[in-house]
Amino acid sequence: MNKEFEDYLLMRVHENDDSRTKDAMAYSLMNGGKRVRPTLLFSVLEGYGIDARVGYPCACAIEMIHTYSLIHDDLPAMDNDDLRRGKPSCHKAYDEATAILAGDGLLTKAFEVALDSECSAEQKVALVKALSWYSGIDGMIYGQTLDLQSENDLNPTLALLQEIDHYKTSKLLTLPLVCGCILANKFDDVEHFRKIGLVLGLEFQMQDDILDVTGSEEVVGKSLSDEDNHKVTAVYLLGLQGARDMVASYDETIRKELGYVSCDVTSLSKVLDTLLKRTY
Ligand code: GRG
Repeated sequence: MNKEFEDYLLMRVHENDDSRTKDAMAYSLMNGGKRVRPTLLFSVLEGYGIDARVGYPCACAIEMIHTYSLIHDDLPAMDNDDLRRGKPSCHKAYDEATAILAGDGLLTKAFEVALDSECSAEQKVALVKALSWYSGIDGMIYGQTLDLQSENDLNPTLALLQEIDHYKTSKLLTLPLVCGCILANKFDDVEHFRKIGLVLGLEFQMQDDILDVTGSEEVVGKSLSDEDNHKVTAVYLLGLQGARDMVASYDETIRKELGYVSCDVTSLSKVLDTLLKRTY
């Protein structure tokens, strides 16, 4: 990710008075994330011939929301993870109460930062609505809710696993694509990017499940379930070839939908190629 954007993130998270909570916010925000969502937003803007800087406030807001979700996901009440990106998770580096506040701080700060986007009032309203919709109770939070509810389900259906991915992963990957359209004032393209983002999340997650299995030396005879969490995955239900076929069909849907948008998709296609490592 470009250094200028990293500096922008650091500047926005540290503005105004210092506090322990703010240190914890900065710790997690600057802790080595891949910046997938900002990269998606910048590549959509590039397709419309718009400088990435126009997208900094919005990309920063999305990365803040993504970071809050990871901090809260790691808490003992949720996944109880001691590590995030190979380093102590926020509540381990600080403490639980500070990690809760850091997540809250990032989520609320995100809306303030997004409103600094240089665009019309109508565009700002659309941006705030999208940020809330895709990350909120009808978006990512609903996905986390479904995931928690299904924890004791030993035989989840493929439909349930896909529904969880649809909300938990796809919604926040769709958000930067939609925000790119809003910033470019190309509201007619939103529906196409919405479809692309939703399928992208499913494909991203399926690829992850496939790589969890094939990344291992011992593919033959290895259980296809996620052994750490004893979770049944889509790859377990579909089989490796079935999962690869599904990835190929997701890929085809994305390529087709890219053909309908009004911008140049060269840069976005490259980002998608990198993101969706081919496994078929
Ligand atoms: C606590 C409201 C709430 C939501 C938590 C984000 C999340 C929902 C759970 C984390 C576990 C998980 C596998 C989520 C799916 C989304 C996903 C692929 C997150 C990881 O995104 P990357 O790879 O992360 O972009 P980095 O570390 O690169 O920023």
